[in-house]
Amino acid sequence: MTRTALITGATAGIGAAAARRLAADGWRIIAAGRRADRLQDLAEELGDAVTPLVLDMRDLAAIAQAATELPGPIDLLLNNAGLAPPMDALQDADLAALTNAIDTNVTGLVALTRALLPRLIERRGAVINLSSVAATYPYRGGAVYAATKAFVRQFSLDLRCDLAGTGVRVTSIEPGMVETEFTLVRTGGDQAASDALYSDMDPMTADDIASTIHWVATLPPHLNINTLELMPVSQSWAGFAVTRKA
Ligand code: NDP
Ligand code: 8X3
Repeated sequence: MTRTALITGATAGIGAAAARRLAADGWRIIAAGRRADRLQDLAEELGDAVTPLVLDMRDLAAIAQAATELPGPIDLLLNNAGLAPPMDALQDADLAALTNAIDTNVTGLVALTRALLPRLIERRGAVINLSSVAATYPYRGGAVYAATKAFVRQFSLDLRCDLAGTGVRVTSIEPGMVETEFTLVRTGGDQAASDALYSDMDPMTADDIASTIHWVATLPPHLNINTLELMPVSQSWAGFAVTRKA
């Protein structure tokens, strides 16, 4: 039986890698994102397996329309689209950048999940959500990004309660540093800053996370991974910050 995954954020990084990994295993992919040219490239690369879906996760009307108009069954919703605002302390941060992240990472994710649940229930399917280690471990300049990812983690756990008895599985995947376009976006296009962050530390790759997603998606149907946290070996914790009197 051919299975179908709707992947948000399939134009780059983890989403594109997951599309390739699942397509290689025979899945059909509905590949969503804002950049139509990249979706087209993916469709040309992977052939008939891919249906491109130009979708801005901040556009709730477009989400509702897509959920109604998409043909065929959906077995997996991979809620991967997301971004982090720049790492300014909240008191210095640009409010529009913060609400952009909240609208994309939280509101859009909830709206799309809600709209697709009836079809996922029909198939006894699965929802895999991309949270982050930032949901659990605080760092300076991460307040809003981390809070969106903590939302995603808790949303995933609570959704399992709503779906009790339906057979639908829900997983929160929580990676640490993965080298993608994530830091390029976070820094407003600063390639040097992105390169510096990931240099000489063997970050995880998008393919690492795609393999994990594939593993979770193909586990036996009686088994639910609730949360799954991964880090590169080179990333750990640096302890508490302490401010001292001048
Ligand atoms: P990338 O920047 O490489 O990819 C992000 C994807 O999200 C792109 O395909 C982008 O597509 C999509 N996206 C962003 N905003 C919107 C929007 N408004 N509407 C639709 N799609 C949108 O980053 P990653 O692959 O690293 O990130 C994927 C997920 O993994 C994110 O949720 C991120 O928070 C999470 N994550 C990443 C980690 C990392 O270290 N890289 C670690 C932990 C979690 P487009 O611009 O074409 O719309
Ligand atoms: C991003 C992971 O470690 O860069 O979600 O905060 S990290």
